Amino acid sequence: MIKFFKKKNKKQPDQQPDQQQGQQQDQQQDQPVNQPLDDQTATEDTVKGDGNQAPDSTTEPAQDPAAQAEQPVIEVPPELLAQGVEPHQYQLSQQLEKTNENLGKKVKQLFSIKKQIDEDLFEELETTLLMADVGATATMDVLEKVRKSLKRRNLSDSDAVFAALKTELTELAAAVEQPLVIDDSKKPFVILVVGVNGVGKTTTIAKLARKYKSMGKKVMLAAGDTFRAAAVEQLKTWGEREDIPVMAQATGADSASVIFDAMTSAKSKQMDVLIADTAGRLHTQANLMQELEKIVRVIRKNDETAPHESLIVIDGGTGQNAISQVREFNKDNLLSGVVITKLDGTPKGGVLFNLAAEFGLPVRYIGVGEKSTDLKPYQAEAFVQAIID
Ligand SMILES: Nc1nc2c(ncn2[C@@H]2O[C@H](COP(=O)(O)OP(=O)(O)OP(=O)(O)O)[C@@H](O)[C@H]2O)c(=O)[nH]1
Ligand SMILES: [Mg+2]
Repeated sequence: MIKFFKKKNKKQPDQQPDQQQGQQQDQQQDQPVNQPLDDQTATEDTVKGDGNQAPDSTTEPAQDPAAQAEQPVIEVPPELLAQGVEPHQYQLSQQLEKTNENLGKKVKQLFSIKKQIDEDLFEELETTLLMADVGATATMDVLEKVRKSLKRRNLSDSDAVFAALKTELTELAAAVEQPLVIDDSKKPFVILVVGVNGVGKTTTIAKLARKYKSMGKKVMLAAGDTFRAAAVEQLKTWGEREDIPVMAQATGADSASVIFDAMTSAKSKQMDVLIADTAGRLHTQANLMQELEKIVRVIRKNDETAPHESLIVIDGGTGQNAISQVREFNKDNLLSGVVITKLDGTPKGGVLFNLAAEFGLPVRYIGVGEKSTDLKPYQAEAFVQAIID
């Protein structure tokens, strides 16, 4: 095995915040910390530091410093290295292994058993795609295009079918590859994060904050989930861990005013990015859905161009439910992007195609683990390769 060692961030947690409390206290005894900012508004700026220290500023290049600074140890088998397998791609393939087993490997098995290209084969392909949650619309579209492509080129061998399938899946996946670009003229650039309960909103916020900070941006967080007890503490713990300021009030406070106050504070402190957490909610919870509408209205009172990005977080293992979640949250055309999380733990990563075919909303990032480094900018080609090759 050949090991690729990349610099690990000193503060990188390997566990969840609630598991980190003890360790964190130990660290706080060891490390000098800045005092909390002395903000006399009702909002409490709870976190040490101003989130403005340059991260690992010594050697990292500017391009995608976040990605480069935070790679864990990757072991690439020498035979794969010799074949030119790229370490990042290898790592992604490992992280998406479960979907690969459920999709890529099954498709390959199919071709190894059935050399003859007939209707049966297409039916089996259809079942395989549906089982990986690619969804009916995307499955039909993709297979129809595969048929046409084969017919046009007068091909019928299994290699050609596999190649055509990969091409069509990549095309669909590429249609939603639009990276999130932070508009520096917006100060702060406000990112509102929404979704149903437990999908990974708060964890994704920590991951995003870390990423933008490591790109040299001044980042602040707003603890807009005032509904669930412990939600504020969870975000604060992440903030402390990543040395990023968190604006918070107590549980039960008005979420919209927490975010409004955070925007005002972020503006006065010249923050580049403000990321707002919100409570998990179902469309059936009318009060919480109304609260979300109010949050957006109040944000716009502070800056009529905000939120500059409204991200819905979708648990990759959600299945068909992902469609109704996006539909409900996008009723007022709120959403501008999607983050699909927990792709490391599900064989159903095909949901990305399902969402792409139904909505065409940009997929900004994918979550591939619980650590704050486990967030990847979504790249269609790498994604498809990881789940099908
Ligand atoms: N394996 C894995 N776990 C994840 C990922 N993202 C989040 N999680 C885990 O999912 C669980 C819920 O994450 P949270 O960030 O608290 O989810 P949330 O959407 O903020 O939850 P609520 O605030 O209760 O609605 C935690 O145990 C996270 O560690 C991921 O990409 N992969
Ligand atoms: Mg949360």
